[in-house]
Amino acid sequence: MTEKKRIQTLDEQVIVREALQALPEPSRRLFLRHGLTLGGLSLLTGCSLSDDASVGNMLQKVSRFNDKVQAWLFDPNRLAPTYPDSMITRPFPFNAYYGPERIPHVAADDFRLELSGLIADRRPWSLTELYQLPQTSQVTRHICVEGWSAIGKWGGVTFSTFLKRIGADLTAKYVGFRCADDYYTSIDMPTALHAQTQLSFTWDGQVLPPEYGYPMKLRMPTKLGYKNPKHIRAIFVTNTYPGGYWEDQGYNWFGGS
Ligand SMILES: Nc1nc2c(c(=O)[nH]1)N[C@H]1C(S)=C(S)[C@@H](COP(=O)(O)O)O[C@H]1N2
Ligand SMILES: [Mo]
Repeated sequence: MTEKKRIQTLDEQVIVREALQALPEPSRRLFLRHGLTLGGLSLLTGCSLSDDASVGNMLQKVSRFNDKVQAWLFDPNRLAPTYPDSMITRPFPFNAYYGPERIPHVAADDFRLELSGLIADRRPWSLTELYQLPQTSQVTRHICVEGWSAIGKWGGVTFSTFLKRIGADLTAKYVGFRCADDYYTSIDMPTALHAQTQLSFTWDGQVLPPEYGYPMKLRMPTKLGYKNPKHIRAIFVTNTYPGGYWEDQGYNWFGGS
Protein backbone atom coordinates (compact mmCIF):
# COMPACT_ATOMS: atom_id res chain seq x y z
CA MET A 1 0.00 0.00 0.00
CA THR A 2 1.43 3.45 -0.90
CA GLU A 3 1.81 6.02 1.90
CA LYS A 4 -0.91 8.22 0.35
CA LYS A 5 -3.34 5.33 0.09
CA ARG A 6 -2.59 4.31 3.69
CA ILE A 7 -3.37 7.82 5.00
CA GLN A 8 -6.57 7.87 3.00
CA THR A 9 -7.64 4.52 4.48
CA LEU A 10 -6.89 5.76 7.98
CA ASP A 11 -8.93 8.91 7.42
CA GLU A 12 -11.82 6.85 6.17
CA GLN A 13 -11.71 4.74 9.32
CA VAL A 14 -11.72 7.87 11.48
CA ILE A 15 -14.70 9.31 9.63
CA VAL A 16 -16.69 6.09 9.83
CA ARG A 17 -15.87 5.76 13.53
CA GLU A 18 -17.03 9.30 14.18
CA ALA A 19 -20.23 8.70 12.25
CA LEU A 20 -20.86 5.57 14.28
CA GLN A 21 -20.33 7.53 17.48
CA ALA A 22 -22.94 10.02 16.32
CA LEU A 23 -25.49 7.21 16.11
CA PRO A 24 -27.38 6.01 19.19
CA GLU A 25 -28.19 2.39 19.96
CA PRO A 26 -29.86 0.44 18.49
CA SER A 27 -29.04 2.08 15.15
CA ARG A 28 -25.29 1.89 15.84
CA ARG A 29 -25.47 -1.87 16.38
CA LEU A 30 -27.56 -2.20 13.24
CA PHE A 31 -25.02 -0.26 11.17
CA LEU A 32 -22.10 -2.18 12.71
CA ARG A 33 -23.73 -5.45 11.82
CA HIS A 34 -24.25 -4.29 8.24
CA GLY A 35 -20.71 -2.90 8.03
CA LEU A 36 -20.99 0.85 7.62
CA THR A 37 -18.53 2.04 4.99
CA LEU A 38 -17.61 5.47 3.72
CA GLY A 39 -19.40 4.65 0.50
CA GLY A 40 -22.47 3.62 2.49
CA LEU A 41 -22.32 6.84 4.47
CA SER A 42 -22.18 9.02 1.39
CA LEU A 43 -25.08 7.09 -0.12
CA LEU A 44 -27.08 7.40 3.09
CA THR A 45 -26.54 11.15 3.43
CA GLY A 46 -26.10 12.14 -0.20
CA CYS A 47 -22.78 13.86 0.64
CA SER A 48 -19.77 13.57 -1.66
CA LEU A 49 -17.12 13.57 1.14
CA SER A 50 -14.52 15.34 -1.00
CA ASP A 51 -13.14 17.65 1.70
CA ASP A 52 -13.30 18.48 5.41
CA ALA A 53 -16.36 20.70 4.98
CA SER A 54 -18.36 17.96 3.30
CA VAL A 55 -17.27 15.48 5.98
CA GLY A 56 -18.53 17.89 8.66
CA ASN A 57 -21.75 18.28 6.73
CA MET A 58 -22.13 14.49 6.46
CA LEU A 59 -21.56 14.01 10.21
CA GLN A 60 -24.22 16.61 10.89
CA LYS A 61 -26.60 14.76 8.58
CA VAL A 62 -25.87 11.48 10.37
CA SER A 63 -26.74 13.19 13.64
CA ARG A 64 -29.99 14.50 12.10
CA PHE A 65 -30.66 11.00 10.80
CA ASN A 66 -30.07 9.94 14.37
CA ASP A 67 -32.85 12.40 15.34
CA LYS A 68 -35.20 10.69 12.90
CA VAL A 69 -34.34 7.28 14.32
CA GLN A 70 -34.83 8.52 17.87
CA ALA A 71 -38.12 10.23 17.02
CA TRP A 72 -39.30 7.02 15.46
CA LEU A 73 -38.32 5.06 18.60
CA PHE A 74 -39.88 7.62 20.97
CA ASP A 75 -43.05 6.22 22.47
CA PRO A 76 -45.35 9.18 23.26
CA ASN A 77 -47.14 7.16 25.94
CA ARG A 78 -44.09 5.99 27.86
CA LEU A 79 -43.62 7.88 31.14
CA ALA A 80 -40.29 8.81 32.70
CA PRO A 81 -39.80 7.56 36.29
CA THR A 82 -41.09 9.74 39.14
CA TYR A 83 -39.71 9.86 42.70
CA PRO A 84 -40.89 10.61 46.26
CA ASP A 85 -40.32 14.14 47.64
CA SER A 86 -37.75 12.67 50.05
CA MET A 87 -35.44 12.03 47.08
CA ILE A 88 -35.34 15.65 45.86
CA THR A 89 -31.73 16.83 45.43
CA ARG A 90 -30.95 19.77 47.72
CA PRO A 91 -29.33 22.03 46.83
CA PHE A 92 -30.29 21.48 43.23
CA PRO A 93 -27.39 22.08 40.81
CA PHE A 94 -27.34 25.24 38.69
CA ASN A 95 -26.07 24.98 35.14
CA ALA A 96 -25.94 27.32 32.15
CA TYR A 97 -23.48 28.24 29.40
CA TYR A 98 -22.30 31.00 31.78
CA GLY A 99 -21.57 31.25 35.51
CA PRO A 100 -23.98 32.27 38.30
CA GLU A 101 -22.92 35.94 38.02
CA ARG A 102 -24.72 36.21 34.66
CA ILE A 103 -28.09 34.67 35.64
CA PRO A 104 -30.81 36.83 34.03
CA HIS A 105 -33.15 38.61 36.45
CA VAL A 106 -36.45 39.02 34.64
CA ALA A 107 -38.93 41.61 35.99
CA ALA A 108 -42.40 40.17 36.64
CA ASP A 109 -44.58 43.26 36.07
CA ASP A 110 -44.07 43.99 32.41
CA PHE A 111 -43.28 40.38 31.46
CA ARG A 112 -45.27 39.02 28.53
CA LEU A 113 -44.74 35.58 27.03
CA GLU A 114 -44.61 36.13 23.26
CA LEU A 115 -46.24 33.66 20.87
CA SER A 116 -45.68 33.36 17.14
CA GLY A 117 -45.85 31.01 14.18
CA LEU A 118 -48.56 28.38 13.64
CA ILE A 119 -50.74 29.47 16.58
CA ALA A 120 -54.35 30.69 16.23
CA ASP A 121 -54.31 33.02 19.28
CA ARG A 122 -50.93 34.77 19.39
CA ARG A 123 -51.92 37.24 22.13
CA PRO A 124 -49.04 37.61 24.65
CA TRP A 125 -49.54 36.19 28.16
CA SER A 126 -48.81 37.87 31.51
CA LEU A 127 -47.55 35.76 34.42
CA THR A 128 -50.80 36.28 36.35
CA GLU A 129 -52.73 34.79 33.44
CA LEU A 130 -50.34 31.85 33.15
CA TYR A 131 -50.62 31.11 36.89
CA GLN A 132 -54.40 30.82 36.46
CA LEU A 133 -54.07 27.81 34.14
CA PRO A 134 -54.56 24.37 35.79
CA GLN A 135 -51.34 23.53 37.67
CA THR A 136 -49.70 20.11 38.10
CA SER A 137 -46.44 18.98 39.67
CA GLN A 138 -43.83 16.30 39.06
CA VAL A 139 -40.76 14.93 40.87
CA THR A 140 -38.44 13.73 38.11
CA ARG A 141 -34.77 13.32 37.29
CA HIS A 142 -32.91 15.93 35.27
CA ILE A 143 -29.95 14.43 33.37
CA CYS A 144 -27.17 16.68 32.05
CA VAL A 145 -24.77 15.45 29.35
CA GLU A 146 -21.93 16.92 31.40
CA GLY A 147 -22.25 13.86 33.62
CA TRP A 148 -24.54 14.72 36.51
CA SER A 149 -28.18 14.14 37.31
CA ALA A 150 -30.49 15.46 40.04
CA ILE A 151 -34.07 14.99 41.15
CA GLY A 152 -36.28 18.07 41.28
CA LYS A 153 -39.90 19.00 41.83
CA TRP A 154 -41.43 21.28 39.22
CA GLY A 155 -44.90 22.77 39.14
CA GLY A 156 -46.76 24.39 36.25
CA VAL A 157 -49.21 23.79 33.45
CA THR A 158 -49.06 20.63 31.32
CA PHE A 159 -47.63 21.98 28.07
CA SER A 160 -50.21 20.22 25.86
CA THR A 161 -52.98 22.00 27.81
CA PHE A 162 -51.32 25.34 27.03
CA LEU A 163 -50.71 24.47 23.34
CA LYS A 164 -54.38 23.53 22.94
CA ARG A 165 -55.51 26.70 24.77
CA ILE A 166 -53.61 28.97 22.35
CA GLY A 167 -54.76 27.02 19.30
CA ALA A 168 -51.32 25.77 18.29
CA ASP A 169 -51.20 23.69 15.13
CA LEU A 170 -50.61 20.29 16.76
CA THR A 171 -49.75 18.75 13.39
CA ALA A 172 -46.74 21.07 13.01
CA LYS A 173 -43.26 19.55 13.38
CA TYR A 174 -41.53 21.78 15.93
CA VAL A 175 -42.02 24.00 18.94
CA GLY A 176 -39.23 26.55 19.40
CA PHE A 177 -38.18 28.56 22.47
CA ARG A 178 -36.31 31.84 22.90
CA CYS A 179 -34.91 32.70 26.31
CA ALA A 180 -34.05 35.83 28.28
CA ASP A 181 -30.35 34.92 27.96
CA ASP A 182 -29.12 34.05 24.44
CA TYR A 183 -30.29 30.46 24.81
CA TYR A 184 -32.74 28.90 22.36
CA THR A 185 -33.85 25.38 21.58
CA SER A 186 -36.64 23.45 19.89
CA ILE A 187 -38.47 20.16 20.32
CA ASP A 188 -40.55 17.76 18.26
CA MET A 189 -44.35 17.99 18.56
CA PRO A 190 -44.82 14.45 20.04
CA THR A 191 -42.55 15.46 22.94
CA ALA A 192 -44.33 18.82 23.29
CA LEU A 193 -47.59 16.86 23.73
CA HIS A 194 -46.10 14.26 26.12
CA ALA A 195 -48.05 14.00 29.40
CA GLN A 196 -44.98 14.94 31.50
CA THR A 197 -43.90 17.93 29.42
CA GLN A 198 -44.62 20.93 31.62
CA LEU A 199 -44.36 24.70 31.35
CA SER A 200 -42.97 25.17 34.86
CA PHE A 201 -43.38 28.18 37.15
CA THR A 202 -42.24 26.65 40.45
CA TRP A 203 -39.38 24.59 41.86
CA ASP A 204 -39.86 22.66 45.12
CA GLY A 205 -43.12 24.49 45.85
CA GLN A 206 -41.74 28.05 45.49
CA VAL A 207 -41.70 30.49 42.58
CA LEU A 208 -39.00 29.28 40.17
CA PRO A 209 -35.78 30.92 41.45
CA PRO A 210 -33.75 32.98 38.92
CA GLU A 211 -30.99 30.33 38.72
CA TYR A 212 -33.48 27.64 37.69
CA GLY A 213 -35.15 29.72 35.00
CA TYR A 214 -37.53 32.41 36.29
CA PRO A 215 -40.12 33.22 35.10
CA MET A 216 -40.62 29.84 33.41
CA LYS A 217 -38.85 26.84 31.95
CA LEU A 218 -39.95 23.86 29.92
CA ARG A 219 -39.54 20.69 31.95
CA MET A 220 -39.27 17.43 30.00
CA PRO A 221 -38.14 14.35 31.95
CA THR A 222 -37.93 12.50 28.61
CA LYS A 223 -35.19 14.84 27.39
CA LEU A 224 -31.63 15.68 28.42
CA GLY A 225 -30.96 18.87 30.42
CA TYR A 226 -29.93 21.07 27.50
CA LYS A 227 -33.29 20.51 25.80
CA ASN A 228 -35.08 22.05 28.85
CA PRO A 229 -35.02 25.83 28.20
CA LYS A 230 -34.99 28.18 31.21
CA HIS A 231 -36.05 31.88 31.22
CA ILE A 232 -38.46 31.31 28.31
CA ARG A 233 -39.67 34.62 26.84
CA ALA A 234 -41.06 33.45 23.49
CA ILE A 235 -42.61 30.29 22.07
CA PHE A 236 -43.24 29.55 18.40
CA VAL A 237 -44.68 26.68 16.39
CA THR A 238 -43.16 25.91 12.99
CA ASN A 239 -42.43 23.34 10.30
CA THR A 240 -38.96 24.82 9.68
CA TYR A 241 -36.18 23.20 11.72
CA PRO A 242 -35.22 25.81 14.36
CA GLY A 243 -32.08 24.17 15.90
CA GLY A 244 -30.78 25.25 19.29
CA TYR A 245 -27.87 26.81 21.18
CA TRP A 246 -26.00 23.54 21.83
CA GLU A 247 -27.63 21.64 18.98
CA ASP A 248 -26.12 24.09 16.46
CA GLN A 249 -22.71 23.28 18.00
CA GLY A 250 -23.13 19.56 17.41
CA TYR A 251 -25.28 18.25 20.28
CA ASN A 252 -27.87 15.80 19.10
CA TRP A 253 -31.16 17.61 18.41
CA PHE A 254 -33.55 14.93 19.67
CA GLY A 255 -31.62 14.67 22.96
CA GLY A 256 -33.73 11.91 24.51
CA SER A 257 -32.83 10.76 28.02
N1 LIG B 1 -31.95 29.70 29.11
C1 LIG B 1 -31.13 28.66 29.35
N2 LIG B 1 -31.68 27.44 29.53
C2 LIG B 1 -30.88 26.37 29.77
C3 LIG B 1 -29.46 26.49 29.80
C4 LIG B 1 -28.91 27.80 29.59
O1 LIG B 1 -27.68 28.01 29.60
N3 LIG B 1 -29.78 28.85 29.39
N4 LIG B 1 -28.67 25.38 30.04
C5 LIG B 1 -29.28 24.05 29.88
C6 LIG B 1 -28.53 22.96 30.51
S1 LIG B 1 -27.19 22.35 29.67
C7 LIG B 1 -28.93 22.38 31.70
S2 LIG B 1 -28.16 21.04 32.36
C8 LIG B 1 -30.08 22.93 32.45
C9 LIG B 1 -29.69 23.27 33.89
O2 LIG B 1 -30.83 23.61 34.63
P1 LIG B 1 -30.71 23.91 36.19
O3 LIG B 1 -29.88 25.17 36.34
O4 LIG B 1 -32.12 24.08 36.64
O5 LIG B 1 -30.04 22.72 36.82
O6 LIG B 1 -30.64 24.08 31.84
C10 LIG B 1 -30.71 24.03 30.42
N5 LIG B 1 -31.47 25.17 29.97
MO1 LIG C 1 -26.81 20.29 30.63
